[in-house]
Amino acid sequence: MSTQPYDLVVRGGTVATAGTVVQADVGIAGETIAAVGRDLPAGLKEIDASGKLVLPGGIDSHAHIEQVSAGGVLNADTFESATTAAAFGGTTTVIPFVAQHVGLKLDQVAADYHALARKGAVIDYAFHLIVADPTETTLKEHLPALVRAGHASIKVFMTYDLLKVDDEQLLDVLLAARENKALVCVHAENHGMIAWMVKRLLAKGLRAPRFHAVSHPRAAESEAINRLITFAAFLDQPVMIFHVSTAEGVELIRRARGQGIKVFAETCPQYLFLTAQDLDRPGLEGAKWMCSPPLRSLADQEALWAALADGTLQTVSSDHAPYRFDETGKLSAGPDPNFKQIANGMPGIETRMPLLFDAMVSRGRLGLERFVALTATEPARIYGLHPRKGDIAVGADADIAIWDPNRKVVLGAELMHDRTGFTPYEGTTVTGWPATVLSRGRVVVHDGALEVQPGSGRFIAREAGAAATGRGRRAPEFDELDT
Ligand code: DUC
Ligand code: ZN
Ligand code: ZN
Repeated sequence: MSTQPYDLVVRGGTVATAGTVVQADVGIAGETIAAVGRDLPAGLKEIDASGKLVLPGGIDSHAHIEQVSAGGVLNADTFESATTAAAFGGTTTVIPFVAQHVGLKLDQVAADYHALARKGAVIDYAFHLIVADPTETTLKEHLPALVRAGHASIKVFMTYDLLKVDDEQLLDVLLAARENKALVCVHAENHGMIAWMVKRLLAKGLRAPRFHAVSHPRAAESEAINRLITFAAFLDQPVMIFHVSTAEGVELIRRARGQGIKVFAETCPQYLFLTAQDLDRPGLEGAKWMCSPPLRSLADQEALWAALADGTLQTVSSDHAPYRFDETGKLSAGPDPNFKQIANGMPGIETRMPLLFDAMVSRGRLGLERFVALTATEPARIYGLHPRKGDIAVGADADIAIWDPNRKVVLGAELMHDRTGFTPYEGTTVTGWPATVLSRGRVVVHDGALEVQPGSGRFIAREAGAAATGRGRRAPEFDELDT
């Protein structure tokens, strides 16, 4: 055992991981956790965590940062503002996107996003690769090199005119992921059903934000999830289904997992805490609650909670997609847009952990260990960040959120550190708030102040882990093709 004192000791708190809750001190040497135990010797610095919960920093595995939307609108956040907001909400690692649009070179797009993150990020980050243009060059040259360089997950859209891949392209991407060992994350909604509904709604003059929800039928989600699962099983390529919103979607995933197909899935706080009724407000106000898939019903919320309880859903990400309620964001098409002309997405990078803490820990729904699992450990495992991230264990990065479980906070735009200018949770009171947040042993946030410089976050190169490895059973036709 080293005789050097720890650089920092977080003393006297209740340490919780996905598997245990114990009274312990955490000793930190440099950037990593060196000891977890009782009565550790004094550190060069000490943080008194008595009465507090010492938890792994959150991992937000789906957040759009400094990204151009499907409709060509640049979102409101920079890496500096979004990662600052994340840190204030108890998150210490984010996975945003390298967002290719059709015609763009994926390697150049990656270089551009890396430059933005290097300049601004205050916490650590990885990247998913959005593939919108699966050309030979993208799939055979750029993608393999980028996966080798530590981008072990790809995202594709099954809808959106400018981003979607068709069935053949989706199969191409799944196969490329299989050959290069990467997980494929998917926005699964049926494009034709949405386009068909949009056309008819607008033809009838039904243009208010609430018709956004009507234009994305629930069956559009289940059809696409079913098709995606079929493709994934055909090629034996694991997939992650992003932002699941419906009970029917959950049921398809549950059944597929029961059959041993490697399907992972997430939901987001907005689908657990908000409903389609939130869109039904005077004028354009409902635009603030527009996201895709849209908000659904209380019954869907219950189905999602049940799926979080039984493991059908493994993670809860924010899907932070910040568009201001002005001409730079939601109203970029002018002052009187129809629902189709309004950017989809809402902020949530800072409220994700507090909303879930309040529901799961303070109100007791699923409990503390499950909170840690869903917000940190499971995303770390699935995306190849564990054991470095998402845990409090010797050798892990000292990414720690020290929560005051009794602090009551009223959520509101004034409190937030992102640049959206509103929160869909305005006026909601939560119990429990991260008082101090550490990233690789550095105090990032303490007592309401940011204590690090932009650009101090680091890129975390990831290899795909077990989650992205097939189970060795694929369709016989594909077997024959591949011999
Ligand atoms: N899908 C996302 O994943 N994020 C924002 C908008 C969307 O459609
Ligand atoms: Zn999506
Ligand atoms: Zn998203």
